[in-house]
Amino acid sequence: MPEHQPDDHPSIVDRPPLNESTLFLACIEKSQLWQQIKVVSETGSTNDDLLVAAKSGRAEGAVLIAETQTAGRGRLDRQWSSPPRAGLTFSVLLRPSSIPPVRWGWLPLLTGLAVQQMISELTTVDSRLKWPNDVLFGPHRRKGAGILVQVTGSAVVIGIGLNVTTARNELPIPEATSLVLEGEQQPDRGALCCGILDRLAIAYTNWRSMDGDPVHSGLRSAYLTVCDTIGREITVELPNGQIIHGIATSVDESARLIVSTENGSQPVAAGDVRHLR
Ligand code: BT5
Repeated sequence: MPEHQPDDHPSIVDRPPLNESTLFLACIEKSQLWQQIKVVSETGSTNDDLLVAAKSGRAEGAVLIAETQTAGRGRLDRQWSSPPRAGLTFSVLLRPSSIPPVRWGWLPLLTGLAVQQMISELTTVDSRLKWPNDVLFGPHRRKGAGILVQVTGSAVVIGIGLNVTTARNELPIPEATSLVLEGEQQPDRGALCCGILDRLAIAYTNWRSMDGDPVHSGLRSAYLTVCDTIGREITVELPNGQIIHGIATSVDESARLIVSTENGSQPVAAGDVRHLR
Protein backbone atom coordinates (compact mmCIF):
# COMPACT_ATOMS: atom_id res chain seq x y z
CA MET A 1 0.00 0.00 0.00
CA PRO A 2 1.25 3.55 -0.66
CA GLU A 3 2.26 5.44 2.46
CA HIS A 4 -0.19 8.21 1.66
CA GLN A 5 -3.29 8.59 -0.36
CA PRO A 6 -2.34 10.61 -3.42
CA ASP A 7 -5.29 12.92 -3.06
CA ASP A 8 -3.90 14.06 0.29
CA HIS A 9 -1.07 16.50 0.51
CA PRO A 10 1.98 14.22 0.65
CA SER A 11 4.62 15.04 3.21
CA ILE A 12 8.03 16.16 2.03
CA VAL A 13 9.61 12.99 3.47
CA ASP A 14 7.92 11.09 0.65
CA ARG A 15 9.85 13.28 -1.76
CA PRO A 16 13.56 12.66 -1.38
CA PRO A 17 15.92 15.06 -3.17
CA LEU A 18 17.81 14.10 -6.29
CA ASN A 19 21.48 13.33 -5.86
CA GLU A 20 23.57 15.19 -8.43
CA SER A 21 26.68 13.01 -8.30
CA THR A 22 24.73 9.74 -8.42
CA LEU A 23 22.81 11.02 -11.43
CA PHE A 24 25.93 12.28 -13.15
CA LEU A 25 27.82 9.02 -12.71
CA ALA A 26 24.86 6.92 -13.84
CA CYS A 27 24.23 9.10 -16.90
CA ILE A 28 27.77 9.56 -18.19
CA GLU A 29 28.39 5.86 -17.80
CA LYS A 30 25.60 5.22 -20.30
CA SER A 31 25.96 8.09 -22.76
CA GLN A 32 28.70 10.32 -24.10
CA LEU A 33 26.20 13.04 -24.99
CA TRP A 34 25.73 14.39 -21.47
CA GLN A 35 28.69 16.53 -20.46
CA GLN A 36 27.42 18.26 -17.37
CA ILE A 37 24.48 17.52 -15.06
CA LYS A 38 23.54 20.13 -12.52
CA VAL A 39 20.78 19.89 -9.89
CA VAL A 40 19.60 23.14 -8.29
CA SER A 41 17.03 23.39 -5.53
CA GLU A 42 15.21 26.30 -7.19
CA THR A 43 15.33 28.44 -10.30
CA GLY A 44 12.92 30.47 -12.41
CA SER A 45 12.89 28.16 -15.43
CA THR A 46 15.47 25.58 -16.46
CA ASN A 47 14.69 26.37 -20.11
CA ASP A 48 15.39 30.07 -19.55
CA ASP A 49 18.68 29.26 -17.82
CA LEU A 50 19.91 27.01 -20.62
CA LEU A 51 18.80 29.50 -23.29
CA VAL A 52 21.06 32.07 -21.62
CA ALA A 53 23.86 29.50 -21.44
CA ALA A 54 23.35 28.63 -25.13
CA LYS A 55 23.61 32.29 -26.12
CA SER A 56 26.93 32.55 -24.34
CA GLY A 57 28.27 29.53 -26.24
CA ARG A 58 27.73 26.59 -23.87
CA ALA A 59 28.49 23.31 -25.66
CA GLU A 60 25.98 20.58 -26.42
CA GLY A 61 25.21 18.16 -23.60
CA ALA A 62 24.43 20.40 -20.62
CA VAL A 63 21.59 19.21 -18.37
CA LEU A 64 19.94 21.40 -15.75
CA ILE A 65 17.49 19.91 -13.25
CA ALA A 66 15.54 22.03 -10.77
CA GLU A 67 13.79 20.65 -7.70
CA THR A 68 11.32 23.45 -8.22
CA GLN A 69 10.76 26.34 -10.63
CA THR A 70 9.29 29.71 -9.71
CA ALA A 71 8.46 30.63 -13.33
CA GLY A 72 8.14 27.28 -15.12
CA ARG A 73 7.03 27.74 -18.72
CA GLY A 74 4.73 26.02 -21.12
CA ARG A 75 4.29 26.92 -24.76
CA LEU A 76 2.95 30.34 -25.78
CA ASP A 77 3.94 31.83 -22.40
CA ARG A 78 1.70 29.45 -20.49
CA GLN A 79 2.88 28.16 -17.12
CA TRP A 80 4.16 24.83 -15.88
CA SER A 81 3.64 24.39 -12.16
CA SER A 82 5.04 21.66 -9.94
CA PRO A 83 5.65 21.65 -6.16
CA PRO A 84 9.21 21.04 -4.91
CA ARG A 85 10.42 17.46 -5.60
CA ALA A 86 6.95 16.33 -6.69
CA GLY A 87 8.06 15.80 -10.26
CA LEU A 88 10.95 16.17 -12.63
CA THR A 89 11.58 19.56 -14.19
CA PHE A 90 14.70 19.68 -16.30
CA SER A 91 16.19 20.89 -19.57
CA VAL A 92 18.92 19.80 -21.94
CA LEU A 93 20.97 21.81 -24.40
CA LEU A 94 21.54 20.33 -27.87
CA ARG A 95 23.17 21.67 -31.03
CA PRO A 96 21.75 19.73 -33.98
CA SER A 97 23.51 22.07 -36.42
CA SER A 98 24.23 19.36 -39.01
CA ILE A 99 20.50 18.61 -39.38
CA PRO A 100 18.32 20.64 -41.79
CA PRO A 101 16.10 22.89 -39.62
CA VAL A 102 12.99 21.58 -41.43
CA ARG A 103 13.55 18.34 -39.50
CA TRP A 104 13.98 19.95 -36.07
CA GLY A 105 10.23 19.60 -35.58
CA TRP A 106 10.98 16.00 -34.68
CA LEU A 107 12.76 17.03 -31.47
CA PRO A 108 9.66 17.41 -29.25
CA LEU A 109 8.25 14.16 -30.69
CA LEU A 110 11.51 12.31 -30.17
CA THR A 111 11.68 13.60 -26.60
CA GLY A 112 8.08 12.61 -25.89
CA LEU A 113 8.87 9.14 -27.16
CA ALA A 114 11.87 8.87 -24.81
CA VAL A 115 9.67 9.89 -21.85
CA GLN A 116 6.88 7.50 -22.87
CA GLN A 117 9.29 4.60 -23.32
CA MET A 118 10.90 5.12 -19.92
CA ILE A 119 7.53 5.35 -18.19
CA SER A 120 6.57 2.05 -19.80
CA GLU A 121 9.84 0.46 -18.79
CA LEU A 122 10.06 1.72 -15.21
CA THR A 123 6.43 1.95 -14.09
CA THR A 124 3.10 0.19 -14.46
CA VAL A 125 1.40 3.31 -15.83
CA ASP A 126 0.02 3.15 -19.35
CA SER A 127 1.19 6.17 -21.32
CA ARG A 128 0.55 7.57 -24.79
CA LEU A 129 1.61 10.68 -26.70
CA LYS A 130 -0.52 13.57 -27.78
CA TRP A 131 0.89 15.50 -30.72
CA PRO A 132 3.04 17.54 -30.42
CA ASN A 133 4.26 17.76 -26.85
CA ASP A 134 2.12 16.00 -24.24
CA VAL A 135 2.48 12.64 -22.53
CA LEU A 136 -0.88 11.25 -21.39
CA PHE A 137 -1.21 8.78 -18.53
CA GLY A 138 -3.78 6.17 -17.64
CA PRO A 139 -7.15 5.10 -19.00
CA HIS A 140 -8.51 8.65 -18.97
CA ARG A 141 -5.53 9.93 -20.98
CA ARG A 142 -4.73 12.81 -18.67
CA LYS A 143 -1.66 14.99 -19.08
CA GLY A 144 1.23 13.76 -16.94
CA ALA A 145 4.14 15.36 -18.76
CA GLY A 146 4.78 18.22 -21.14
CA ILE A 147 7.69 19.17 -23.37
CA LEU A 148 8.88 22.62 -24.38
CA VAL A 149 11.41 23.03 -27.20
CA GLN A 150 12.96 26.45 -27.74
CA VAL A 151 15.51 27.43 -30.37
CA THR A 152 18.20 30.07 -30.15
CA GLY A 153 20.61 30.30 -33.09
CA SER A 154 22.12 26.86 -33.63
CA ALA A 155 21.09 25.62 -30.18
CA VAL A 156 17.93 23.87 -29.04
CA VAL A 157 16.80 23.74 -25.43
CA ILE A 158 14.41 20.92 -24.61
CA GLY A 159 12.51 21.15 -21.33
CA ILE A 160 10.63 18.28 -19.73
CA GLY A 161 8.10 18.53 -16.94
CA LEU A 162 6.90 15.19 -15.53
CA ASN A 163 4.46 14.77 -12.63
CA VAL A 164 5.66 11.99 -10.34
CA THR A 165 4.13 12.15 -6.83
CA THR A 166 1.98 15.22 -7.46
CA ALA A 167 -1.34 15.06 -5.61
CA ARG A 168 -4.65 15.99 -7.20
CA ASN A 169 -4.92 19.23 -5.21
CA GLU A 170 -1.45 20.26 -6.39
CA LEU A 171 -2.26 20.05 -10.09
CA PRO A 172 -3.40 23.18 -11.93
CA ILE A 173 -6.12 21.59 -14.08
CA PRO A 174 -8.49 18.62 -13.68
CA GLU A 175 -7.16 17.08 -16.92
CA ALA A 176 -3.71 16.67 -15.34
CA THR A 177 -2.36 13.67 -13.49
CA SER A 178 0.80 12.12 -12.03
CA LEU A 179 2.39 8.68 -11.88
CA VAL A 180 1.23 8.20 -8.27
CA LEU A 181 -2.32 9.29 -9.11
CA GLU A 182 -2.33 6.61 -11.82
CA GLY A 183 -1.41 3.94 -9.29
CA GLU A 184 2.39 3.81 -9.34
CA GLN A 185 3.38 3.12 -5.75
CA GLN A 186 7.00 4.14 -5.36
CA PRO A 187 8.28 5.96 -8.42
CA ASP A 188 11.99 6.72 -8.28
CA ARG A 189 12.69 10.19 -9.71
CA GLY A 190 16.42 9.53 -10.03
CA ALA A 191 15.90 6.36 -12.05
CA LEU A 192 13.28 8.05 -14.22
CA CYS A 193 15.49 11.07 -14.88
CA CYS A 194 18.50 8.96 -15.73
CA GLY A 195 16.42 6.62 -17.89
CA ILE A 196 14.86 9.50 -19.83
CA LEU A 197 18.26 11.11 -20.41
CA ASP A 198 19.67 7.81 -21.58
CA ARG A 199 16.76 7.10 -23.93
CA LEU A 200 16.83 10.67 -25.23
CA ALA A 201 20.57 10.44 -25.93
CA ILE A 202 20.12 7.20 -27.87
CA ALA A 203 17.18 8.54 -29.91
CA TYR A 204 18.87 11.89 -30.63
CA THR A 205 22.22 10.35 -31.58
CA ASN A 206 20.52 7.84 -33.87
CA TRP A 207 18.35 10.51 -35.50
CA ARG A 208 21.35 12.80 -35.98
CA SER A 209 23.47 10.03 -37.47
CA MET A 210 20.70 9.52 -40.08
CA ASP A 211 20.79 13.21 -40.99
CA GLY A 212 17.51 13.75 -39.11
CA ASP A 213 15.62 11.41 -41.41
CA PRO A 214 12.60 10.25 -39.36
CA VAL A 215 11.84 7.30 -41.64
CA HIS A 216 15.22 5.59 -41.92
CA SER A 217 16.01 6.22 -38.26
CA GLY A 218 12.80 4.34 -37.34
CA LEU A 219 11.61 7.37 -35.37
CA ARG A 220 8.44 8.01 -37.33
CA SER A 221 7.09 4.47 -37.06
CA ALA A 222 7.98 4.26 -33.35
CA TYR A 223 6.22 7.57 -32.75
CA LEU A 224 3.08 6.63 -34.67
CA THR A 225 2.74 3.42 -32.67
CA VAL A 226 2.27 5.26 -29.37
CA CYS A 227 0.68 8.49 -30.58
CA ASP A 228 -2.87 8.64 -29.25
CA THR A 229 -3.77 11.49 -31.62
CA ILE A 230 -3.60 9.38 -34.78
CA GLY A 231 -6.98 8.09 -35.91
CA ARG A 232 -8.89 10.42 -33.60
CA GLU A 233 -11.40 13.10 -34.33
CA ILE A 234 -9.72 16.29 -33.18
CA THR A 235 -9.77 20.04 -33.24
CA VAL A 236 -6.54 21.99 -33.60
CA GLU A 237 -6.27 25.63 -32.62
CA LEU A 238 -3.60 27.19 -34.82
CA PRO A 239 -1.29 29.96 -33.50
CA ASN A 240 -3.43 32.53 -35.41
CA GLY A 241 -6.57 31.38 -33.56
CA GLN A 242 -8.06 29.45 -36.50
CA ILE A 243 -9.68 26.13 -35.54
CA ILE A 244 -9.35 23.07 -37.74
CA HIS A 245 -11.66 20.11 -37.26
CA GLY A 246 -11.06 16.65 -38.69
CA ILE A 247 -9.44 13.25 -38.25
CA ALA A 248 -5.72 13.09 -37.51
CA THR A 249 -4.34 10.61 -40.01
CA SER A 250 -0.56 10.76 -39.76
CA VAL A 251 2.60 12.75 -39.09
CA ASP A 252 4.68 13.71 -42.12
CA GLU A 253 8.47 13.79 -42.57
CA SER A 254 8.63 17.32 -41.17
CA ALA A 255 6.75 16.22 -38.01
CA ARG A 256 3.58 18.00 -39.10
CA LEU A 257 0.25 16.49 -38.08
CA ILE A 258 -1.87 15.58 -41.10
CA VAL A 259 -5.53 16.34 -40.52
CA SER A 260 -8.18 15.08 -42.88
CA THR A 261 -10.86 17.78 -43.03
CA GLU A 262 -13.95 18.21 -45.18
CA ASN A 263 -11.80 20.44 -47.40
CA GLY A 264 -9.05 17.84 -47.85
CA SER A 265 -5.84 16.99 -46.03
CA GLN A 266 -4.16 19.73 -44.10
CA PRO A 267 -0.63 19.60 -42.60
CA VAL A 268 -0.33 21.37 -39.24
CA ALA A 269 3.11 22.48 -38.02
CA ALA A 270 2.05 23.97 -34.67
CA GLY A 271 -1.14 24.15 -32.65
CA ASP A 272 -3.13 22.99 -29.65
CA VAL A 273 -4.86 19.70 -30.25
CA ARG A 274 -8.03 18.53 -28.51
CA HIS A 275 -9.01 14.89 -28.75
CA LEU A 276 -12.78 14.81 -29.19
CA ARG A 277 -13.48 11.13 -28.62
C1 BT5 B 1 3.85 22.23 -21.90
O1 BT5 B 1 3.31 23.38 -22.41
O2 BT5 B 1 3.23 21.24 -21.61
C2 BT5 B 1 5.35 22.30 -21.74
C3 BT5 B 1 5.77 22.12 -20.32
C4 BT5 B 1 7.27 22.13 -20.19
C5 BT5 B 1 7.69 22.24 -18.76
C6 BT5 B 1 9.18 22.08 -18.59
S1 BT5 B 1 9.64 21.96 -16.92
C7 BT5 B 1 11.30 22.13 -17.33
C8 BT5 B 1 11.39 23.17 -18.42
N1 BT5 B 1 11.48 24.51 -17.87
C9 BT5 B 1 10.41 25.24 -18.14
O3 BT5 B 1 10.24 26.42 -17.77
N2 BT5 B 1 9.53 24.53 -18.87
C10 BT5 B 1 10.05 23.21 -19.17
P1 BT5 B 1 1.77 23.54 -22.86
O4 BT5 B 1 1.42 22.50 -23.85
O5 BT5 B 1 1.67 24.97 -23.28
O6 BT5 B 1 0.96 23.26 -21.56
C11 BT5 B 1 0.88 24.22 -20.55
C12 BT5 B 1 -0.43 23.97 -19.83
O7 BT5 B 1 -0.35 22.72 -19.12
C13 BT5 B 1 -0.77 25.02 -18.80
O8 BT5 B 1 -1.47 26.09 -19.38
C14 BT5 B 1 -1.62 24.24 -17.79
O9 BT5 B 1 -2.96 24.19 -18.24
C15 BT5 B 1 -1.08 22.83 -17.91
N3 BT5 B 1 -0.14 22.51 -16.82
C16 BT5 B 1 0.65 23.33 -16.09
N4 BT5 B 1 1.34 22.65 -15.19
C17 BT5 B 1 0.99 21.34 -15.34
C18 BT5 B 1 1.35 20.13 -14.70
N5 BT5 B 1 2.23 20.09 -13.70
N6 BT5 B 1 0.77 18.99 -15.14
C19 BT5 B 1 -0.12 18.97 -16.15
N7 BT5 B 1 -0.52 20.10 -16.79
C20 BT5 B 1 0.03 21.26 -16.39
